[in-house]
Amino acid sequence: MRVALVNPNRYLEPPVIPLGIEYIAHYLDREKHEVEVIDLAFAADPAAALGEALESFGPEVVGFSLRNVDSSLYHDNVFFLEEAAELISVCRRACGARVVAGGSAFLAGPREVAEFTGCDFAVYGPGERAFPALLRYLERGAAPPRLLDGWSYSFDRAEVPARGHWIDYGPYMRKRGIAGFATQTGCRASCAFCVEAGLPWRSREPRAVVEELAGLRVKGCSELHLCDCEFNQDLDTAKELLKHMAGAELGISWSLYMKPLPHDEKLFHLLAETGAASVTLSVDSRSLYAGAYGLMDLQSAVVLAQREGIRVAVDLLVGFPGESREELRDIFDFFRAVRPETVGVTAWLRVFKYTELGVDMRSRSPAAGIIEGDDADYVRPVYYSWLTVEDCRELACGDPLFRIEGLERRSNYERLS
Ligand code: B12
Ligand code: SF4
Repeated sequence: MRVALVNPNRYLEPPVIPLGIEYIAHYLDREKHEVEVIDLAFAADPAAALGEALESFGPEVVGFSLRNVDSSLYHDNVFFLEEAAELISVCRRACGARVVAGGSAFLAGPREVAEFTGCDFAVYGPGERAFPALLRYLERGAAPPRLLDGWSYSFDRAEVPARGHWIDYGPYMRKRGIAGFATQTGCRASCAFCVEAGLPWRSREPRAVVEELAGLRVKGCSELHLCDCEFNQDLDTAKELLKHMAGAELGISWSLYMKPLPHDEKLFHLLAETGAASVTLSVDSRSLYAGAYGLMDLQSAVVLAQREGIRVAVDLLVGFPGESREELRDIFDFFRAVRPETVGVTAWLRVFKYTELGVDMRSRSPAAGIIEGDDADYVRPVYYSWLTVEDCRELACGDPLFRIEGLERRSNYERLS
């Protein structure tokens, strides 16, 4: 079939090369579909660019990759799905193709996001196998279900997707964008606020990851970002991959997200050996007080990383219902003493419908704090907070270690490079 894949992500802080589209395009191509990618990231007039590209290609199916629902930042929030819905209607006007959408935006609620954007079909979860399966339904003239669960399809651990073939990296790299690579999908943890909590965890074969990285290196990409939600979901798996990467002497510098646990000395040693330049530790006060990890685990992660020359950013989420100011003061004081390179504080929680926090908020209003936004589906931004910017500044005691997320918009790899 003739399939157009559209990247409508025009948020450029920083620009993100659409890895999901690259992976999907590879799998469609493998099944002999005729694929064209329409990348609107830098288009001056996205609706006109989309209309023209669709008219000239004449696709039977158009796949929209919807990455972000909103910027997840309370201050100057940007909501993206309105523009996505408009572009989907442009597509309807330009051609009679069926519109399939997928991407991480669907983590906010598959039915809710499909209804908001008006796509014909949606794949939630990995699309490598699910999208070709949906196309087979359409080819047979059968009616596919409107929502397809990508997690229910098999996972190709050994596949090496072609990189740098479908997307022109040039404009991204000129604006500080860097290529990403994924080694796993899903998450084994259960953080109360997170749309990824409990998603089935699967890891790729180290050899396949290394081959993909070597290919990227040949194409001139030496600075990379990991696209796993957290690298250290399983310590043995992480170390095994790192040994393969170290053995391949890839000559890359990369940034990654990690949870505070599990970790050990060897993990950080191997990370340094493979060129890991910076690590973002994802920390939230609810997981901390629930015992998922302790302050000593955090200290050990920061110290071990820094000892290996790896710079550490902490993404710190605080301000859950029921927390006390004294508890938060302890956390801020702790980071002031331990001193990672930077701590980004978020005290305004983006509430999503199917997270533990979302379910909690719907069943009983929190005793203290403000809920902003009234979308019952939580697709349009809904934020909860009980702390003000001034409260956060007071907790930070004027220490420049702390930044309030949203007041400054830069990603950690940019801050630390
Ligand atoms: C790595 C990462 C980053 C890196 C990217 C580095 C890089 N150069 O690639 C950095 C740090 C730059 C970053 C920035 C941001 N990020 Co980010 N990021 C991620 C992360 C961990 C991985 C994204 C990724 O590439 N995954 C791997 C690819 C292969 O998966 P995928 O894109 O989802 O595609 C698969 C499926 O979704 C599906 N699919 C995708 N497209 C399509 C299309 C069709 C038609 C079909 C059928 C299927 C399909 O199939 C694909 C293959 O399986 C995700 C969390 C996650 N696990 O997804 C958060 C995530 C996407 N980020 C998020 C956010 C909020 C942001 C920021 C807005 C943060 C900020 N305020 O600055 C910015 C936005 C930047 C931008 N321009 O878009 C949120 C979005 C949630 C929301 N509220 O909407 C996520 C989900 C994290 C979270 N749990 O909240 N991010
Ligand atoms: S915050 Fe990180 S560890 Fe927690 S559920 Fe989300 S992705 Fe998993």
